[in-house]
Amino acid sequence: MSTKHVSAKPVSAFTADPGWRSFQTRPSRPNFVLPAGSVDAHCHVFGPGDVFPYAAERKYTPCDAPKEALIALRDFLGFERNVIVQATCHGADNRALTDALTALNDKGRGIATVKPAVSDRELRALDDAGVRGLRFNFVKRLADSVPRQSLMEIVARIKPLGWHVVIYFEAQELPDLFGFLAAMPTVVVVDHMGRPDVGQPVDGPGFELFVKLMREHTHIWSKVTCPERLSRTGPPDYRDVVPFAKRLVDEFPDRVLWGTDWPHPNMTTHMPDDGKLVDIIPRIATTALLQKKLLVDNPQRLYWNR
Ligand code: 0GY
Repeated sequence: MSTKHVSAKPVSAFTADPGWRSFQTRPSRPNFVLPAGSVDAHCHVFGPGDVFPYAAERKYTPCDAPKEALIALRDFLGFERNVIVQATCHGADNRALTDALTALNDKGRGIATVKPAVSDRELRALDDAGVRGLRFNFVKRLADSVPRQSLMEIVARIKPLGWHVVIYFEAQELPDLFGFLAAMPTVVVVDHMGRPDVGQPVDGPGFELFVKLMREHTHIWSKVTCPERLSRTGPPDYRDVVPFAKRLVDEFPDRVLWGTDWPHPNMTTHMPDDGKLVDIIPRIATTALLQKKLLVDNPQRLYWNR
């Protein structure tokens, strides 16, 4: 006879990494009232792992952050729509993403991750589900590298779909990536302003290079996101990050996007309050016109153009 204990409740297939910080379930209500039609253009869903298993090649195991919690946050903060970006913990298995897009209906669009061998049929199915681009991740702690030639080949295949590329890298990689990004034949959206060192001046050589990339190449866009990842001065106002985001909004008002980055993977210092993050928006987009471009018009043009 088996002596194995049989529990009535199924044991979860995944346990979050030790010390993993979960998202705040009770964010504060923002003071800033978002314009009608606002889009949270950078957020993720995680699992639930029992339904949508985390990828074998993942670099971290998060706690579940399912679509229901994302939708509740959207409604609480006052957003109307979301762009969900495939998280590295799901690798190239986009099922949690497409499931969330189905639930969001026309209020959701997605950015997927695929392997170079992906078929055209799979790409079309992702397009039908609401995917409008691919994510390339150059952050070494998150993803294994893929040869640039393979990335360029896949970009040539998504271009006819009208898709674009979302790219994540850290500031020290920019000199090496500059030519690659400049040569991309589609729109390229850079996550989190290319992760500048905000301890350096906003007009210092590091951030100047990023501004130069955007100035010289009009297909480059930036998300003015993630003060919580970049700041040294910290919450709730993240004052050292504001000049960097404000500079991009002022200089490139038609090529910037904003998002919460919920559920804030891999935050080690603190877990941000999403309501307080929304309250930073009027400090980086300082007029109603700039706010509408950042939150409504730009994501509308890039993600809801068909
Ligand atoms: C982000 C940032 C991070 C993680 C991911 O997909 C991911 O795992 O994007 C990070 O750890 O910096 O954009 O959410």
